[in-house]
Amino acid sequence: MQIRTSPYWSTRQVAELLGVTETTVKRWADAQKLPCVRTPGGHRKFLPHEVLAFARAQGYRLEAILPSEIAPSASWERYREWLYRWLIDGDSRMVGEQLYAWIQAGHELATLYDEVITPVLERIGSEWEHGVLSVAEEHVASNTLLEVLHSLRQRTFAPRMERGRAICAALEEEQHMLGLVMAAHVLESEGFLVDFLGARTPLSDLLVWLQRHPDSRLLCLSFSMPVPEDRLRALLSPIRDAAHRYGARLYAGGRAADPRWVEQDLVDRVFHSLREFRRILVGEAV
Ligand code: B12
Repeated sequence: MQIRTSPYWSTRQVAELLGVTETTVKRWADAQKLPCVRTPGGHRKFLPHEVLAFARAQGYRLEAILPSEIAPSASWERYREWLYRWLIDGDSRMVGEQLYAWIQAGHELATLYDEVITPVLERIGSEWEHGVLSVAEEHVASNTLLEVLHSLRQRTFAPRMERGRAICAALEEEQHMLGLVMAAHVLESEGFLVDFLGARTPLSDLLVWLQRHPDSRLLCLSFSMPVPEDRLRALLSPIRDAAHRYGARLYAGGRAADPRWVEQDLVDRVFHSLREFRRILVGEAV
């Protein structure tokens, strides 16, 4: 059976977290400083993300107030467990607050994505495959994550173009784009301007886009679904030729991207980790 988090915290829980009396919490709530809802019996209930936002505004260090298992110093294992539950519950606010708190606490974006988000997605995919999670639960989880990643981007990165333009796309039949969104965030955080074409981009459109933006320095493709070899060659050969004509490098990533594509001269590099991607972006004069 799946364990679910209660969406609300009680007055007592909030008081314990913030180290104040229940009377103080009630006073804040009644003065509308701290948002709450009332149960039919009149009890005040608090949404965790609203408590965290209030606490941050009051100058509390989240490290000091969060339950130890979700504080920024907790283990990756704990993070994954909480993220999994919030995603299945569709609690985008809590996922967003927590990711933001981890970033504020100094965790590297690429590490968070590799160590927390990707393993949780793998778990969700495997539980869906084995019938533990329904299609609906998998959809709620992936849509919740997509929403949070989009808002995190607006909250975290200022657009810059120090390193030049990078195009991010998934081709034709590929509907998965969470890995691509995360790769785009790493690019933006390293100073690239990202043109995000998203999932199911037709080959011809990608080629036209590249032609219109000959200043592009990187072309990044994501593959979650295996592509038959002849189809893959028909897709990647013209993209590689066009990219190289404009002096752009062609990178591929995602669980279905095969390192042998480099030997087969289909792409310049294949990545299965965003930390590795970042290391290359930082080190290479791409
Ligand atoms: C969410 C999800 C969906 C969502 C996608 C929502 C969205 N907008 O993205 C929806 C519901 C649409 C979906 C649909 C389907 N899905 Co799905 N899905 C997933 C799930 C759970 C997560 C996908 C994901 O984002 N993975 C995580 C990414 C972030 O990890 P990654 O690919 O390893 O990438 C890492 C790095 O390589 C890097 N990276 C990724 N891309 C790039 C690119 C560059 C340039 C760089 C540098 C780095 C990089 O980032 C990651 C960081 O660590 C996976 C499970 C899984 N294990 O991945 C199944 C999974 C991929 N899906 C699967 C299937 C079967 C399907 C469907 C066919 C189901 C169906 N019957 O309809 C469809 C069709 C999809 C299609 N034609 O494309 C299977 C694929 C099996 C296979 N044959 O390989 C999986 C593995 C589930 C499973 N265990 O069976 N899916």
